Amino acid sequence: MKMKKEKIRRYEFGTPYDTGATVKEIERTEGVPEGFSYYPKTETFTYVLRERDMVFGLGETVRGINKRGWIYVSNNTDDPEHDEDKVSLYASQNFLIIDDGHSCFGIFIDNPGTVTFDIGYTNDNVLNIHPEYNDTSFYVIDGKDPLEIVHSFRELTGKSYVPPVWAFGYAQSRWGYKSAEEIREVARRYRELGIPLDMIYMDIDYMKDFKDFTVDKERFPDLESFVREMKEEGIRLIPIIDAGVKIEDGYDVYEEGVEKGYFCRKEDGSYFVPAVWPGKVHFPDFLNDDARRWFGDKYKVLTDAGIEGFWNDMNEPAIFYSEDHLKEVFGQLREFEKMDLDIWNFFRYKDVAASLPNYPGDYRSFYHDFNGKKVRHDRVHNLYGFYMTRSATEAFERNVPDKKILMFSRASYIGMHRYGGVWTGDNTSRWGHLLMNIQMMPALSMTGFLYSGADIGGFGGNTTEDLMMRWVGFGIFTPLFRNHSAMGTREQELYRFERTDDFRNLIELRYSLIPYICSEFMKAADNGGMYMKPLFFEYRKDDRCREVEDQLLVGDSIMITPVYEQNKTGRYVYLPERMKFIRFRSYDDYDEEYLAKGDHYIRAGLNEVPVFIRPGKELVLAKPARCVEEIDLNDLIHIRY
Ligand code: MIG
Repeated sequence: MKMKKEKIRRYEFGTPYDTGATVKEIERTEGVPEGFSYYPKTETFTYVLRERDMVFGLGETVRGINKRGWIYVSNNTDDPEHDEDKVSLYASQNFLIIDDGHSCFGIFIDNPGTVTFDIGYTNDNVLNIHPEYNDTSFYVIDGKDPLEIVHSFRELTGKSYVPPVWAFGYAQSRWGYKSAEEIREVARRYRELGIPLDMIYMDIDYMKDFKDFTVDKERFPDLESFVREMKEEGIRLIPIIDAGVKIEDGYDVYEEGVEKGYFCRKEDGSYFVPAVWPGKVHFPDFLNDDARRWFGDKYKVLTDAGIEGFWNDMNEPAIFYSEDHLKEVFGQLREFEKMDLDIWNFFRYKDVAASLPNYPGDYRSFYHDFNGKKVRHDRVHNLYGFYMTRSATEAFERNVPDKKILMFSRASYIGMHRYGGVWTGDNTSRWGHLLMNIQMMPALSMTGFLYSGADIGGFGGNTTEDLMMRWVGFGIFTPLFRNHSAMGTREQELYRFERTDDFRNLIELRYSLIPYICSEFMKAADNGGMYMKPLFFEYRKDDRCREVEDQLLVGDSIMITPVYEQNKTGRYVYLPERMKFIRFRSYDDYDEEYLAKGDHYIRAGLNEVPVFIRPGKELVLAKPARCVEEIDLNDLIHIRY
C-alpha cells in the first residue's frame, strides 16, 4: 500500500546522533531521498542540478545569496580571514533550498560532524553532499515555494529565540575597553552627542586574567553599582564569556570542574589541555547534561550583579594550540634545526609552525560524555557552541525566570536558534564585507537565526568614516546592531568621526524603525518566517529577481537597497513592481516619490538611506529616544504607500 507522502521526510544513514536540532519527531522513510543518488563507497549524496536551479541557505557562509558555484564545509572554525574563498566559518547551518522557479524542495542534513556541500564547484551542475562520518538524519522538505519550505523547516526545528526588546537598540563594543572608567567615557560621549545607545559590551578585559565569571576588581571595583549606574543612563553592560576555563589552582570554576569531572577528556582519561586567551584551559563538556547545567549556573554571579545579557565566544571551540600538539611541533622543529634547510624544507618548517591553531588532530583527541556515550569530539564538533549557549539559556530560565536575558553566540548549529542569536564573527573593515553582511542575512533568517548581525564598521582592519556610514545605513535594519572592532585597529565609536550629526540621524532612524523591526521580527519568530528575504522568495515568477543579490525585503512592507561601494552617491536598483521610494536623511527629513516596476538609478548620498514601500503597505515610525525603553509607542508616524 502506498502511504500518503509526508511534507517532511526523514531518511537515516548510519547511526545519527540525537543532536537536539529538531523538536518534532519524523518517522523514518526507508531508502534514499528521491532525486538523490547515494554512493556508499564515498559516502556522497549526489543531486543533478537543473539548469535554472538556484540554491539558497547554509546560513553564515561566504559568497552570494545564491550559493551555486562554490564549495562549503560545515566545520565550525575560528578564522578571521573571511575571504570569499573560505569554505568554513563559525557556523554549521546545513539547511538548503533548491529552486528553479517552478518547483523547489528543502534539505536539512542533521549531522554534527564535518559535512561538505559541493554546490556546482567540482561540476557546474552537480550538488554533492559528503559527510565525513555518515551518521546522518537527512530531511527532505516539500513546499510550493521557498517560504512554505522555510515555514515547515521551522516547525521541524522549533521557534527562534527572542531577545529582550532593548537588545534591538544600538550597541557599542570594542575589544580593549579595560576599565569601568573607560566604559563610562564611552557612555558619556554618546549621551553628550545625543546619539541613542542601549548597550556597551565588555570584552575579555573585564575578567581577571581571562577567567570566566570573574571580574577584575582593580579595573571594575564594584560591578553591581556600575551596572546600576549605567542602567540609569539607559545603557546595559553585556559581558563576554569564553568557552575555555583557565587551569589555575584556587580558581573555583576550574577546581569544581576537575573535581566533578565536567571537562573534556582524552582517550587515556586525563583532561585535554588546549590553550586560548587565559593560557592553558580545559573545555567544559557542554554535551553532558550535568556539566551543562553546572556551567550555566555560573552565569548567576553576573546576573546577580544585575547583568542582563551575554555573548559566548571562542566556542567552535577555538584552539590556539594544545599542550600535546605543541610538544609534537617542538619535536619536529628540532629536526629541522639539524637539517640543511633546502627551500622545500623551509616551507615545510613554516607549515609545521603554523599548524598550531585549530589543528585538526586536536579535535580528534578529546571526548564528550554525550547521552551516556563516549563520543570523540570531531564527530559532534559543530554542536559545541550550540550546547554552550543552551547551557546559558536553560540556566537563565531556572535562575532568572522573570527576566529576559540577551544571549548570542559565535559558533552555532541548527537548533541553537531556539536558545540565542549569533553574530558573524571577525569580519574586516572592507567594503566587500559590508556586501557579505547583506548577503548573509537572508540565509540566517531562513535557518531561524533571526537575532543576528555582523560587527558594524568591521572588526579587523582600519575602518573609514564613509564605510562606517554606509555600514550603519544597512545595519539599522539588522536585528543585532553592534559596532565592534579589534584591539589595535582604528577606533570607530561614532564620536571618533567628523560627521556626528549624520551618524546621529541614522541611529535615530534605527530607533524610529524599532516598532516596525520588532513587529516584523516577532511575526517571523512566531510564524516560522523570515525577517530578511531575498527578492526572489516573494517575486518568484519575476526572472530578474533571480539575480538580485544586493537588495533585500525587510519584513512584509519594505525593500532596502543599501549602497555598499566606496565613493558612490547612488546605485542601480531593480523594482519587481511599482513602489514608493523614500530617501531618508533622518526620521523626519526625507523625500518620497513613486517609481515604476523596472530599473532605476537612484541617488543616495552618504548620509541617506533608501527604502522602498511595497504597494498597499506602510511603514510605521516612532520618535527616536536615547534608548529603546524610552520610545513612545503611542506617538507613531505612518508613511503609507
Ligand atoms: O581571539 O575577545 O570574535 O569579537 O573581540 C579573539 C576578543 C577573541 C574573538 C571575537 C571578537 C572578540 C575577541 N575574540
